[in-house]
Amino acid sequence: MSQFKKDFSKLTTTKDGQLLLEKAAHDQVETVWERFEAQQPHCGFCEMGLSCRICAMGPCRIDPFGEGPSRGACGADADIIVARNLGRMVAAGAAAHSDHGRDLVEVLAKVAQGKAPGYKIGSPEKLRTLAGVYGLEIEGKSDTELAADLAHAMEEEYGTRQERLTMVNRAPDPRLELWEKLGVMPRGVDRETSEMMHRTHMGVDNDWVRLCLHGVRNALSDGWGGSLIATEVSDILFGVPKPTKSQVNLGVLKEDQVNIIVHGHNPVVSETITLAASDPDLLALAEQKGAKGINLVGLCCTGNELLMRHGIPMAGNHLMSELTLVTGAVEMMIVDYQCIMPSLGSVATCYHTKMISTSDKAGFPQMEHREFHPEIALDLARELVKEAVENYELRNPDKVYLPVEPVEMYGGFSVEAILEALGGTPTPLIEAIKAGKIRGAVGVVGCNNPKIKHDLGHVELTKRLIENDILVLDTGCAAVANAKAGLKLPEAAELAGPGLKEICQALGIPPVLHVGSCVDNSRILVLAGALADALGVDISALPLAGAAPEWYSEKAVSIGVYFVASGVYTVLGVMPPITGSMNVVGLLTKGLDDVIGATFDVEPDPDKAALLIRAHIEKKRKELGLDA
Ligand code: XCC
Ligand code: SF4
Repeated sequence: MSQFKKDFSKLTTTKDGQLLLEKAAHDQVETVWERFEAQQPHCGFCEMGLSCRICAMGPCRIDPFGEGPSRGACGADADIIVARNLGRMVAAGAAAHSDHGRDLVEVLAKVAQGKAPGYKIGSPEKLRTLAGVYGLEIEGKSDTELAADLAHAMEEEYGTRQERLTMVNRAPDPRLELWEKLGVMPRGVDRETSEMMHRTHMGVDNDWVRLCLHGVRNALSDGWGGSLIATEVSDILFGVPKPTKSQVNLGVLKEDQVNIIVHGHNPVVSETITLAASDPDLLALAEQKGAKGINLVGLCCTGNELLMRHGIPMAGNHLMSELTLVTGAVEMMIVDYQCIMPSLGSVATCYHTKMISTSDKAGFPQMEHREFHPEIALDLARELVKEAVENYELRNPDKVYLPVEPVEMYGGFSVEAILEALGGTPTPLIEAIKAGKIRGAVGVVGCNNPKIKHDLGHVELTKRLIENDILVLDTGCAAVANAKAGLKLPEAAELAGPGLKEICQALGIPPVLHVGSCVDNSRILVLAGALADALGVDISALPLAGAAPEWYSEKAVSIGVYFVASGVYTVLGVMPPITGSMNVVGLLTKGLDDVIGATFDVEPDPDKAALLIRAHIEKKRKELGLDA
């Protein structure tokens, strides 16, 4: 038995994680931690970003010690290779978020054509707001006519015809001027990703600075483009999130109910499953099978989407996904795309769980593929829920293990909801920041990564920040980690410094606000833009920061880059594969400050990361003359 199997408290801070890892060992289920250990030691060239397999003259690698080759076969040096690899990570991340956005725009277009039963315009108000952003003729138009026009305008955002994305106009003017001046204004969502793939082909852009700048443009096409479209269209279709009570951790699975988990990112599938799970006929069938109900829960970001809008409980974050199946209590897991480990199907074979993949672009081993299209989504959702209910009989009670009680939490803090909590304008927040009761705000975002003890990075950093009167907005797996730690309850204000505590108690909000899924990092951008506009400054002047303490995915790279490119200093807990080029490292951690008004830092220790962030926030306060 390998070393790590003896002490699971070294792998995860969570009780449910530790107990289920024990059961996984007992059931002989292999987990991500075990496979991660088997990968050690990692390849040093790859870790430093110094290996290149872009063309068939390679693969090539550069010797960081200067004894072996300093150039690939084509002549590319360390700077070029590192910048190209990083650029391709941004491209993949931006593509993932933006393609998710496109899928929502397609549903919006189909709703307008009456071809998507089971979907509707959930927020006509938001539809009209967005139509305004796009300068569409609103007067006298029905919701469906407007939806058609908006979908068309958004489709244009993906293409080649525009000189700049329309959505980008929501950024403060000084930012727009800066992007224009630097030549990083995003033009088309797909265009920037496509151009990145072109530039990084052998023999195209071999200027590492220009490659990095295009990385900025590509990431901006995600943050202020594809991701923002994903968020806004989700709000239009499914409603704008409002503060909602919910529950989190594996305790949300119910021993006496049919448990269905939705996993992935796109609410297009999970929203219809939510409808089907409350179908009276299916509930009656569940009762007939001896279950007390149908319990739908989420995982990762599609879970965050449902939690934000409907208070659907959350089973866990990225590193918990295999362990949810090890409970033996899951009748069906329905996945769409992104962050779905290819191991899940094989884990499920140890239990009775049915595994269903639903996206034409995401297939998985040992899963049944049942493709969702807007035209048939509701019928298919009903069929799947019915099959899950029927599967309840096959559950083996001896294999069921649900050892923890769920933790209560609040989610649903869209920008609209935050402003509403503040009485309609950002002024009270600005006053609290000016008065120093709130020193600043930080977006704690991103994934889990077995390189960092599960949830430790998120939770410790967040605690250090709120203790020091820094408001935390979180998304994605970070948000789930903080929720499990009990930080998303109004009572958690007790853990905050005196100023933040006072504000939270006055407003009845937690000190850590759940802003949504990873595409909803765009909500943080929009809020930062609104604060900057209200103060008449650029985003880079604000006492704000971002952190991705446990990031793993290419999407997180794109997020980090668009945060920094928007003027938000960002601390990563995991080193990206760039240390092979001190030039690229220098640009990202120092040089960008002069160019874009923000930089990256890398600091795995959450206590030290908190110190870096606090120093940054205090510096920005001083520059704004707030504590004079
Ligand atoms: Fe995936 Fe979004 Fe990362 Fe979590 S935070 S591991 S990207 S589920 Ni998006
Ligand atoms: Fe090697 Fe250059 Fe080809 Fe990369 S692009 S694999 S460095 S020859």
